[in-house]
Amino acid sequence: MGGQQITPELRDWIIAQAEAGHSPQSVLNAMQASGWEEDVALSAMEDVLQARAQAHTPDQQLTRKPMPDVPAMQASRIHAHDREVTLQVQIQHPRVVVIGGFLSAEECTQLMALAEPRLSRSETVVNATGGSEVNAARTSHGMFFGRGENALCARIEARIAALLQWPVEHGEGIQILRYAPGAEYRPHHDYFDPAQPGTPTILQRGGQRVGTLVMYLNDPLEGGATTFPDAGVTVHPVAGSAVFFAYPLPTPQTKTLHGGAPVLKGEKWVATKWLREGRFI
Ligand code: PD2
Ligand code: ZN
Repeated sequence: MGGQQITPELRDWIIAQAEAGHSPQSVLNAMQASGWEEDVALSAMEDVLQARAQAHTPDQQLTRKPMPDVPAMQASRIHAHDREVTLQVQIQHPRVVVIGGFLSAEECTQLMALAEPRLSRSETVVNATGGSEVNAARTSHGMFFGRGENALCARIEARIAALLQWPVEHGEGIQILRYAPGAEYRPHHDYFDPAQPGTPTILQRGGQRVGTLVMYLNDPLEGGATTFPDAGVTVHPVAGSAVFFAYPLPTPQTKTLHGGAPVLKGEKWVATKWLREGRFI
């Protein structure tokens, strides 16, 4: 963090800005314009969210709001519910974790087989209205399982909850995507843009998205990596492995812009789990 400290004065100033109705984004912009490093500014903003939540108990110590994440430990293997998985790469900002062996080969095959008859052209949420529509930026086919819809989904959801220390009830149903050659998912953020008029409606079902787990179900022959352009990170799809990333605030400063690069040869199948801050109903 280059030595910049979150002083009590800075914290008070941020709280004052938030209470005056300024958006997190505009406060972050103001901080950066006055020389604060992006990471320090974002970290302070996360504390402010918690301060607001605790406004009725001001004597309590400020703590960060909880976020989904893998347990903080040095071990490269973690027991998650019913399976041992491996931690392969961890990045702090943006928070990105690459996990090996998250799904077995049979689970990958079963998810694809169950999803295939239900696939249709993927739609994206229209933030302006809260509805969804077909979009040229997302040329895959997809479907959603209901949460706990079958024993396989329930088991994988319990594994995700154990690995990311986040309740099953805070997760959306698993989404399956199939990309044909040439198909892609252009870079986007998974949180809902607070500036869009449709966002309050979307947030009624469990609040913001705060984390994403993309699980790879097969090995595309060429292309199809998940890219994080603002972080210079590329995750190559390998059947059974997964990439997790988290975004404590709905702002591009989280550097969680990400996309699915065009598939060049073969198909690419993924399962995505989006995690909400509250119970998703
Ligand atoms: O399939 C991917 O690599 C990918 C990329 C970006 C999936 C998602 N986003 C997603 O499902 O949100
Ligand atoms: Zn995404």
